Amino acid sequence: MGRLVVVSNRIADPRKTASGGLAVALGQALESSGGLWFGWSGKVVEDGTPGEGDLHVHQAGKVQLATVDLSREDHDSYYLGYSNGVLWPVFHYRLDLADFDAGYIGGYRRVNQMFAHKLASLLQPDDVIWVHDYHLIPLAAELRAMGCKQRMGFFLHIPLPPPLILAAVPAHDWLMRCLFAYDLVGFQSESDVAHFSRYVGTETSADILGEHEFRAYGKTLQVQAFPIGIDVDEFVELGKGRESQDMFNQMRTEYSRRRLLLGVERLDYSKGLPQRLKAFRQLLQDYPENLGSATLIQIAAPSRESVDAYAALKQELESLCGAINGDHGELDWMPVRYIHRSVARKRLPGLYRAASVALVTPLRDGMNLVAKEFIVAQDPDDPGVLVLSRFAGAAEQMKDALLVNPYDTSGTAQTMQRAMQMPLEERQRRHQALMAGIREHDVHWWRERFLNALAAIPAP
Ligand code: GDG
Repeated sequence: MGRLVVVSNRIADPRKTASGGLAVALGQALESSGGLWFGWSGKVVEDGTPGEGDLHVHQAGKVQLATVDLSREDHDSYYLGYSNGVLWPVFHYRLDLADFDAGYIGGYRRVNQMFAHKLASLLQPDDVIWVHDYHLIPLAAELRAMGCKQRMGFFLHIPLPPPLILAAVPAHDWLMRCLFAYDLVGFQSESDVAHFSRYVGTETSADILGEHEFRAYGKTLQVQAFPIGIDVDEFVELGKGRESQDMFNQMRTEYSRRRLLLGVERLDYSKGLPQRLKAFRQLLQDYPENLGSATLIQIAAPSRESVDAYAALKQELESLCGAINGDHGELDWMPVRYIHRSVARKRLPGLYRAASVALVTPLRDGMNLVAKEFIVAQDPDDPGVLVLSRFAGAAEQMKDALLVNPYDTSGTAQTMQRAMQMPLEERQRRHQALMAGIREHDVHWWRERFLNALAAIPAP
């Protein structure tokens, strides 16, 4: 197979420890094969100053990194506007939070077109191109329009909603047609594939050739679920490091008389944080034996702060945490430790390991890597318990977690209580089963399955 070219909105130097599911998974994928990683530099050039669209190329070990700067106008319409103000909320079923400003789509198309032009100048004929995520849906269509014939695959890291939700996006037919410029489209879960198939069946005149094969617009497309995993060995090693051990010891000492529940994520409305806090409050009310003991540490790493919906969520969380601590806290015990900062990746395994219960309760999530990291970080002899939303893509694979409906406050509280009281033997059994699945379906398995499926498709 030819050289691997990965395209994603943001790129990261694979030699540095990055934060964020996409960066972590892709860095590891490229490192082992070598190749080119193309994306936005993260720099915004103010309108009217030179530099917009400049291409920067440099070598990072075996990987060539190529980035482009964006103008303020393009950044605001492509990144903040269309990607994170329209596609992110709609694909997470939040039509109420979508901002269908008609001006955004022009920027989205323009940036994808500009990326295609810059990328085309770096391509070799036998390259295999793997495009990632909702920012770049039209990229292949733009490359094809310029005559690029390479194999192209697309992976969507976020969920694909059912057809009637998708159809609320004014340009949904154009977006879905753009997917047919790829040879292979991968989703996180079987339910995403089912939504795609139903969309194609009801909204297009495509021929459904098989469970995974569709023909429309003169093009055949393969579609499959490729649930993303983590690099288990890397995470285990991280857990043996000094930073992680220090974190573990510090937490165990500080909370020796308490039971720790833990949530770790970007501050995002898809992650179900207010619902989780309300369920935790319910736990304290319904099971008062937890008063003075159960402590929820909630890490909510800052994310997309210039999108309005995120600022509103931050306020809601601060007020909920204040109310819970005010109503239930004691001089020597605060029920919620809310931290609106990121934790260093090297310390994360120690934090996970110190917790008795992880609360991973998104309202919708493509996959959710925190659920997998938590399991890998546990002591197999005395493992913590994972409470997982049935609406995370990970729930399709992680049936041995305690699955909850995050909208059901008292049901979730009840499950938190069950998690805290779970006998050792059951904890060990569940952990072992979850660990086996995570190890079998790790990030290397994910990458190889996707790239093998792409390689198996005859060149266009
Ligand atoms: C998208 C999809 C899909 C979190 N807080 C901190 C921190 N993290 C790291 C975690 C994990 C990653 O970020 C989060 O990954 P998730 O999968 O949980 O969620 P998204 O960021 O929304 O990722 C998601 C994923 O893409 C991959 O396809 O699973 O569904 O939404 O690795 O550890 N890392 C550090 N400090 C933090 O405070 N260092």
